[in-house]
Amino acid sequence: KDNYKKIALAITGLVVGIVMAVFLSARFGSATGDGGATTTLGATAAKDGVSEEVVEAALKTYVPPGKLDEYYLFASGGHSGNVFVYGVPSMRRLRTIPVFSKESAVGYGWTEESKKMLGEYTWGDAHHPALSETAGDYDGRWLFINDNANSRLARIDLKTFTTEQILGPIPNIYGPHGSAFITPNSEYFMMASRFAGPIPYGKYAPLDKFKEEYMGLLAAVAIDPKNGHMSVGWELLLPPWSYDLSDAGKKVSDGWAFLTTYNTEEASTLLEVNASQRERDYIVALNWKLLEQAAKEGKYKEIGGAKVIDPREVPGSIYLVPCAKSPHGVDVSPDGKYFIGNGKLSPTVTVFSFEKFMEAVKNKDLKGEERGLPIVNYEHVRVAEIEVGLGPLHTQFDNEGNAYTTLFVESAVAKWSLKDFKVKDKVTVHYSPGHLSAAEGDTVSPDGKYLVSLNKLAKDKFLSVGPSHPESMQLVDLTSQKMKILYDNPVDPEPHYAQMIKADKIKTIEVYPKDEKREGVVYKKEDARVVRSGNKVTVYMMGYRSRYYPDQIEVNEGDHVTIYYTNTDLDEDITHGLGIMFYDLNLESQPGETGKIEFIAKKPGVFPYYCTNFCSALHQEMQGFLLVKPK
Ligand code: CUK
Ligand code: CUA
Repeated sequence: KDNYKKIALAITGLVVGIVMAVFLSARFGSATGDGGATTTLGATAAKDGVSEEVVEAALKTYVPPGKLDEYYLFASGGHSGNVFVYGVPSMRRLRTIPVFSKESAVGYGWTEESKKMLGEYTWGDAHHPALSETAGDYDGRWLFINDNANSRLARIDLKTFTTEQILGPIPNIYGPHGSAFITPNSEYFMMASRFAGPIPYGKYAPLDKFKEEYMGLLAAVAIDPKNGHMSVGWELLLPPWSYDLSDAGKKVSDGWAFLTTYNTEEASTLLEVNASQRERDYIVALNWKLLEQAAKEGKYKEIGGAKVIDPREVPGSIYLVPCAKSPHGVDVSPDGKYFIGNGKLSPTVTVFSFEKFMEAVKNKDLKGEERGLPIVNYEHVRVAEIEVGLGPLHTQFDNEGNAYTTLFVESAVAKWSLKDFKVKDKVTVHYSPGHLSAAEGDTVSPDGKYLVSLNKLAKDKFLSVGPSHPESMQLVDLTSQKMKILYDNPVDPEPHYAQMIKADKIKTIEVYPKDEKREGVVYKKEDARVVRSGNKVTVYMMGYRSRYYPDQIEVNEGDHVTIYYTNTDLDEDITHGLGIMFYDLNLESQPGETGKIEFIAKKPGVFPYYCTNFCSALHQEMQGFLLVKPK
């Protein structure tokens, strides 16, 4: 018996060894083509009870020194207010981009520019990242992300991975959760309200006036194609239902957008008994090109500083499509032919045909209306209702006509086919997935290959860190018929959605370009200076490995001090910070960048300042003194 075991072990070892050799040579060239060595490794792995599958997963996710990841994954950081950037397949965290919250690591929230962007808010709830698109495909220029908490929208420049603009609070919209989508040529980022509320902001209406005074709303934020600048384009009045997720039409359905509702009961509290009574809620289909035209023609009312369109005054702009019980995500297939409602409280995804929908619209094949909005005949536009499992939330796509749907209640991802609408496979994830993100999986040309399941709970999957555990992102392999879990990655609270883009689409800069006209900039130490005018002191400062010019600043108690700080080290990755003791001031200046801080020198005394980013062997010497002479 023992002999038999040994033989079995040896064979497993050999198989694992061969598998490893094949993977190693496929991934990293012939460097490890040494069959002898890998067989030994394989045998060791087998002896330690490591299965072939584990070895395969390890090799598929291991990115050796000198190699780079294939994809960037941009995940929203939820109420941390940040965006987290990962490399796929290694799942290594590459960067945290502060957006709606302060981040001392980079001085975000201390510099004048970032303070101005954050305004009166110190936190945000970053939900749905959306990469800019050209012809329905990610173009790698910008990343947009909405703030569920204070109705804002931010733009991150992907040349620098920094937040460039925050727009908002956007008028009239209470909790713009229902977004995640951008139109195929980044004309608009649209967001729909999670809460109904009286408009404009500040207007009071008691809850027993919910049905009359509270409104739902969709805001179309216009994006300037040249520089990404965001401004409120127009807004659309909607019934006081709660709107969940939305997606833009693509290709054949370009010009349309779809959003889900889950409170057509118009309950003013969303206790289940109120908001989940109906067997069907709606997907709202809207013709945004028609609405854009209406806005141009002046068919709107100015409310709270925005152009608000009443859809009942623009016939043909909105249709209601019944969809099984409190649908959550709605996703448009890569070819634009289908829009898919994810049932949430129903174990189904419902596939609607855009072509049939357009026929129904053209032939006025309607079945009544609600709140003055026409309802499309469900039976005539639905092409399939697929039993995928319990709690379907979101769907993404691959390059072979498959769709992947997260099942929150079942803790699984279901794979189903857009060709025959049959479920092909299921993989268990740990635990309770919300969104999922396949490689370019919501564009017109998904890549397949990888999928990340964004799980709300991790429970027993990592070393315990107390009663609350990290959340988890699981990397799933899509390269074979059966989905396989490759990697478990712990993550801070709390990614809601993520998008995965091919790494070579993003072109970062190495150094901020030289610009003599930039406010406060100095490039030569002779130009570094302190200028006084009355009680206003302006410091033109530069940092260079490893000194500050000037390295002493003398002011009087009560002076208003402005410091422009330029990092003149025009060398990739040489960052110099500036932290000032006891004045709660800190900023980071990346190569070639100029930062600005302002403060009143309220405290007399001596305040050392120093470089916070390790920059050279003389980093510790990069320091100076702020001297505040008492009155
Ligand atoms: S969503 Cu935001 S809370 Cu994007 Cu499925 Cu869940
Ligand atoms: Cu400059 Cu450390």
